[in-house]
Amino acid sequence: MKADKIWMDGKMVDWDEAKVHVCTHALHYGSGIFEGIRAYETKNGTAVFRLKKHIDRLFNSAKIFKMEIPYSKEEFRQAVKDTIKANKLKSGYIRPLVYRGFEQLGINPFKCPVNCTIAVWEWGAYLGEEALAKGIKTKISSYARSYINSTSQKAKICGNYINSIFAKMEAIEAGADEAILLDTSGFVTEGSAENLFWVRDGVIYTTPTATVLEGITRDSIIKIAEDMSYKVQEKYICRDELYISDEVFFVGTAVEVTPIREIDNYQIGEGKRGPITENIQKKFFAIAKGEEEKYLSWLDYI
Ligand code: PPE
Repeated sequence: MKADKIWMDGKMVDWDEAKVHVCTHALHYGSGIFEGIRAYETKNGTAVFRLKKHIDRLFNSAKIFKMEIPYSKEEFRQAVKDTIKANKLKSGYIRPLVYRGFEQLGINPFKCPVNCTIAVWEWGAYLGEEALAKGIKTKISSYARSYINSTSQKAKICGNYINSIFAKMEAIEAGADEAILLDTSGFVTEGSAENLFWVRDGVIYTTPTATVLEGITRDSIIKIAEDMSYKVQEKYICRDELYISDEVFFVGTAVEVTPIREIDNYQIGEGKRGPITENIQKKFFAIAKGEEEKYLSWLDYI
């Protein structure tokens, strides 16, 4: 991955010069928060998908993690657009990061500055094009999703992702594409970096947001599915309910809408992308690419 410019604390810096000190607090302790946003090419130019909601979540993460972002939300949104322009990015991924910088080490973060960066780059299908069409193989992780009172699931904190990285490494080494994590009581939560949906007898289900990230794609998919007249319900379930579901799929900014064809060597449904998943996936991409009048308010044109 590479692009031309990175926005760093208000300045456009060359990609190769966007560096930090090795004593940066966040490098040692994971004391940062971030966002993942996508931009899509539309017939009216590049558009950012739900930019306002992502920047609102970034500021909520900062609030929870007690970091004061030295910019307004409007300035941050503008900086995202400026970075896309500076890189002439047509479509791809946007990664704002707010982190505790270098002043001193030691756990106490309060003396360290709050630094902000925005990187953008071209990023196609997260798990490959074939994953979107045919579905992926997943594994229930032996690592539990971090206990709800260990940190905060509402905040997209860098250090939270160590839990995801353990689950992801285990899944890959077991020959799967992605992990599904259970909480400390054994209830299904989400993937390493994506929310989970499943379908039984035509009803679409997802987990409540108490123990998972409040995904913006999750929110979009619920609205899209309800608009398509599907019934959507939130439900706590155990792993076995996934095994006998008709369809299971992941949603997230990076993963978009990715079908799951296998969990722990159990075939899900027909072992391929299910019909409801396909309908929702098609609608999602049409909306993101500006082809659906009704959802144009979700797009921020550059
Ligand atoms: N859960 C987790 C733990 C998560 O990290 C993400 C996004 C989601 C759910 C879906 O949220 P949303 O993007 O708002 O729909 N994960 C980001 C990071 C991926 C990465 O590899 O880095 C993403 O999808 O951009």
